[in-house]
Amino acid sequence: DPYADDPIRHPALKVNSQRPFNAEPPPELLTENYITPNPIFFTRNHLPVPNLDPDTYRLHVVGPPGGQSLCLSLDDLYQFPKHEITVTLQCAGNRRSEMTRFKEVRGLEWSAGAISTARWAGARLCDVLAQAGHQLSETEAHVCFEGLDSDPTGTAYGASIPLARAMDPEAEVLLAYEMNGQPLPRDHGFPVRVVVPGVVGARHVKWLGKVSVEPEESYSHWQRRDYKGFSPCVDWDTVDFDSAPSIQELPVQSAITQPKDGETIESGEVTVKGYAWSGGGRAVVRVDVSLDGGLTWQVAELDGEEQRARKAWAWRLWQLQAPVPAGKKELNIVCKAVDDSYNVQPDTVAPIWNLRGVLSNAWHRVHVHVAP
Ligand code: MTE
Ligand code: MO
Repeated sequence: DPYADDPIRHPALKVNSQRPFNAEPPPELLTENYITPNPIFFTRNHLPVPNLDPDTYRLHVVGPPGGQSLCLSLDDLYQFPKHEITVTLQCAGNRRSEMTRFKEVRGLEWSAGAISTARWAGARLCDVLAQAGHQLSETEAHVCFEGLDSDPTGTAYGASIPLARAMDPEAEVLLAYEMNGQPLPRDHGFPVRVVVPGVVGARHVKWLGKVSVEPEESYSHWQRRDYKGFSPCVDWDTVDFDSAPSIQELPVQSAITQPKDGETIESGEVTVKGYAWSGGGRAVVRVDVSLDGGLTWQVAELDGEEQRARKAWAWRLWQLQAPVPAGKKELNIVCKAVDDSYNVQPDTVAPIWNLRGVLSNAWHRVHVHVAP
């Protein structure tokens, strides 16, 4: 069993698949803290978790022609300036189960918990690439990452990002060796993973073994044959994966974590809580909440750290306290966020449904009963 050596996990996690391990925190724990505690940070593994020895670990960085390839130990990585940032990581499949309910899709049944936030620390990728002699002159190039996890045929997990993002110090792409002040937990990439702020989780390659600059995107299955969006009219017989760009920056997202769907709430006052985030460093400027399915709206209060302009890498938590409208036996609670490009979430799943169930960011809806 290639999974026999996987780590022990926190019992509160809702498991979507045991082998490979995929799990999300329950909603009430997800937004209890602005920073997600490591043991309940969502986990998305495609393969068995490698068990790497920090003393013999090496990161291979391929240099350009005429440059210098690097073979870095953990101690070597610690010599680069240490950079620490708060970043929210979201899987492209977050909230897929809502798409499935509309029409069947292929993929893990994530609820709204395939998203979490941590303080990440490590070396900046741009510093490491510069040391190997890379420059931004290779304008159309991509930085390819390979994990040290692999399938029985020896194929490793891989993904890539544009070189322009990797070389931009303002983009703050990290080779992270710390998560919330601790060495990375095994499930989250021990000893080193990539953190690409504002970009889909799939590019944050864990158990990083190799970095190279290539003229083309990674040839990995997960870069080319997965993690792409399509029209609702495309099905598995007609899909042409080469016709769509790989997902990089994610669209604006928000979800309700309290109350829970199907719950019975007290009459009087209701507290609605949730999270909101957008890709590409776009800040959340507003979260609107409706108690009547979207007919009337109220503006939620934003909590958590203030976001930096163009570098809003981490989510906002939000809440709304409101009187329960008199005489109501049930409420249809809805939330939607607005980012600083005034991007909004679509009201329903129908126009964004896609066969792989990615990019699921319709208004989030929770139906509750009101105690008599
Ligand atoms: N890196 C490797 N090596 N193997 C993987 O399976 N999964 C990716 C990414 N990096 C993956 C990986 C996907 S799809 C996501 S959403 C994130 O890791 C999840 O990171 P987490 O498990 O730390 O939450
Ligand atoms: Mo993912």
